[in-house]
Amino acid sequence: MRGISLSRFLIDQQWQSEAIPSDLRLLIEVVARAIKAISINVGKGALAGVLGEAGTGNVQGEAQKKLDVIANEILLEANEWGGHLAAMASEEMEGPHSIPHRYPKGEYLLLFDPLDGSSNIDVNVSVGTIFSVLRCPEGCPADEKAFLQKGSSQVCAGFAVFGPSTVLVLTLGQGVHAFTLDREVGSFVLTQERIRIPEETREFAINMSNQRFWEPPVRRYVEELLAGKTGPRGKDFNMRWVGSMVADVFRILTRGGIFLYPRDTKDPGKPGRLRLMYEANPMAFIIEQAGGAATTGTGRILDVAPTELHQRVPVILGSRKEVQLVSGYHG
Ligand code: AFP
Repeated sequence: MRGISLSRFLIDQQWQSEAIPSDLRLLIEVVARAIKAISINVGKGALAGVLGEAGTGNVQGEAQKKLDVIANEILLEANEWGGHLAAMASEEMEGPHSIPHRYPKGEYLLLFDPLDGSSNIDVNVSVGTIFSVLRCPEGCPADEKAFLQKGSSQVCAGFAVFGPSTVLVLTLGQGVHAFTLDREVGSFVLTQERIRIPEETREFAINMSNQRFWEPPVRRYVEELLAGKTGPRGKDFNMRWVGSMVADVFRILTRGGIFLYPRDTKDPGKPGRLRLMYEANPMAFIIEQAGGAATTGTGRILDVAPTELHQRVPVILGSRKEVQLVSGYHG
């Protein structure tokens, strides 16, 4: 289906299924507007002097890129005044960002990774924005505790990939849809409706340089893939690793595959690299809504009870049968 703008799509959904309350619809529109602004900044690259390090670090001790900081500010400013949010949380900020007193407050909580894959910015490879929307528990202050809800409580999740084109992927719990930014008109247009991930695949994504740190189930799984036609899987597999989860997940939504950032022994203090609240949960929600599966290896990502805003988890997601196989190896 072509020519349907994001705004019209959301209004249609609101009338058809009442799945979207009007304040959630407006919230998504504001997030999409912020994503457009981020896309414009990313697209300017060296011309606008936005590449390179910001000279600061985030709460997790990672060096921030200038565009990490710019994208974070764009999302905060765009979403502060709409009246839909109780608070926001971001990879780039230690604690929740309260809505300033001068603005009305709403019932939703917004979490985001403003620029996923930011180490790819300077080499002109796809990056993106990931977001998740939760409901603020009634009668509770919008503090860190309010955010610590299981991924299965998400009311909406999405991500944008700033690649050759800018694509916004969205779920409200009734399937997954993708919208491509029409740069001339300035609006997102529906380009893929009810995306379904093929159950089987011949493609996997993992950072092979971590191989010596993996646990036995992942070692076994990848060894079997690498053995190809003559191994137990009886077919050859291809490998892709962009280093921007948004691009790897978009590929899996488009043509299937499996993505693994498993638990490893590289840093015993970290049970994985990816962050639960604003990377793993929104991606797991999207992948499940597209018919795929998402696990930590030992359990469904969406069932992980969070204990910290910036908690990390192992992530294995994609084509259902492959994910089930790796989970099976974990026992
Ligand atoms: P950055 O946003 O810090 O570049 O991290 C990106 C990311 O969280 C995710 O998008 C990638 O899949 C993963 O890290 C790549 O990690 P490696 O550099 O260890 O392969």
